[in-house]
Amino acid sequence: MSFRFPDSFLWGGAIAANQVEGSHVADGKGLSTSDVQPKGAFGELVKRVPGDFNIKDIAIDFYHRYPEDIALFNEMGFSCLRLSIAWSRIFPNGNDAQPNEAGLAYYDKVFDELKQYGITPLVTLSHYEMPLHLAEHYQGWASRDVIGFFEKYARVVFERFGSRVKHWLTFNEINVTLDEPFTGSGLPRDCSEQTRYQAIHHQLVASAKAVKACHEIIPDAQIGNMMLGAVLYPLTSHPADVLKAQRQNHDWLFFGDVQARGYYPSYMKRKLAQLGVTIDITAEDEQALKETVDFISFSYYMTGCASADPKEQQKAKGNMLEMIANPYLDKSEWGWQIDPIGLRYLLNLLWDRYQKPIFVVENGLGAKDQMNAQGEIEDDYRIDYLNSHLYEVGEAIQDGVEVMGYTSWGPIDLVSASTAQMSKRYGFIYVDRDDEGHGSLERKRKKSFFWYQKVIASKGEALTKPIYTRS
Ligand code: BGP
Repeated sequence: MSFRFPDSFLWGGAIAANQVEGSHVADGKGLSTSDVQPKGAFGELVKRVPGDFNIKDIAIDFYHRYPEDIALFNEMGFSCLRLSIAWSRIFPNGNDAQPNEAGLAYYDKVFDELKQYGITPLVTLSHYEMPLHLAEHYQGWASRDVIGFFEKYARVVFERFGSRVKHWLTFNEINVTLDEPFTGSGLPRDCSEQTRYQAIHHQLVASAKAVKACHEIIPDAQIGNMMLGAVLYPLTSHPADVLKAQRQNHDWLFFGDVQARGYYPSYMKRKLAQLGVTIDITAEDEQALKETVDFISFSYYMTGCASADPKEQQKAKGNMLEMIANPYLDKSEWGWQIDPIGLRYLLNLLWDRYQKPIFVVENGLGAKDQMNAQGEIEDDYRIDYLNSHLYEVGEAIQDGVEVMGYTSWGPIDLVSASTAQMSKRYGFIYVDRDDEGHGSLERKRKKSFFWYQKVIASKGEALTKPIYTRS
């Protein structure tokens, strides 16, 4: 690519506490909602009993191996690492009077390690987990009390880490409660629409309060939102399909609209009325929501289609996020449809909509890796995927979109969020562990490691133009 990404562009990778750290009850940590989902975010919930198996209890042992892993990220040239704080390390029950010092001390060490290499941390306050106690005793985010608990947690970590952490995100994929209420909000899965939208409202208020606290406590920090960028195209040019796609995109853009504009959009008021949902929104909530995010961020893996035709809708039932398949796109081994051009489209859409800087904080290909006879992993499929997506980020920057950075998902193999598999690998770095928990946990550089290193060193010039069937 003849284009060079701006010098200020942040290059790196993204991980989440519950998918890498392990040590799920070490140093006073409380159980989190993730700890009772051994089969992943969409799998059954279990009651923990001594001796049971949850791959996340050890995960990839980042809790102890972070110095080695951060050194490898540095070797690739990362200028940024997105990671999350496990809320239950800081407040084991969520509503404790005092924070857990050992939990804070652990993240002190991690941030110091990053600082040593000049790697900018981008920290998510809540990535698909909350203290289990809050889910069990407060019905998760359905309770208004949780807003206060979250704000207290946010203030504690801003105070403690503010001198070293200047980039923050509130909730990972805040729109996920629409698809998975327990993972997103600690709600029972069979909760009513009324409960679901009330919980979402509380989360949006909590997010705004965290933004305010961040602005007060760390005036030179930037704090963003984070959405699952689930773009839908109309399946056909039939106007009813076009309208359907717009409506379905509104379902998730709603979150960005509230977080970036500071109030509920009119289309959502109509939708809630149609659903028969009446949200308790106080005058104080309305005031709180006015504190908007500094930047927009999202995860991007796939796109899908929308159709007003009931037959097409039926066919999509059971698909990830119930998206209708796009006949023009290939898919990953897990059925996620691969769409690099869609990333450029989405970046432009969000830029047009909000005129705020945008950070691509997750993108990547989950694939099974095989070692060749020499013990090497030649993951050209991953290189192809990332090359084409990054190329489109470069195109979007040239379109004029202000893109702050790109953190690919899972720069080191980690536990899959949706399925809790180790075999669904995203990394540039291989981790020797299988789905049953066997393996030495040893790290190994894949071919993509050296590729990403070159891309970063060349500020994107090493990217090659993807070949599409149409351009
Ligand atoms: C996002 C989550 C991540 C991550 C990623 C890949 O939805 O924010 O935590 O895991 O998806 O998904 P999976 O791990 O299910 O392949």
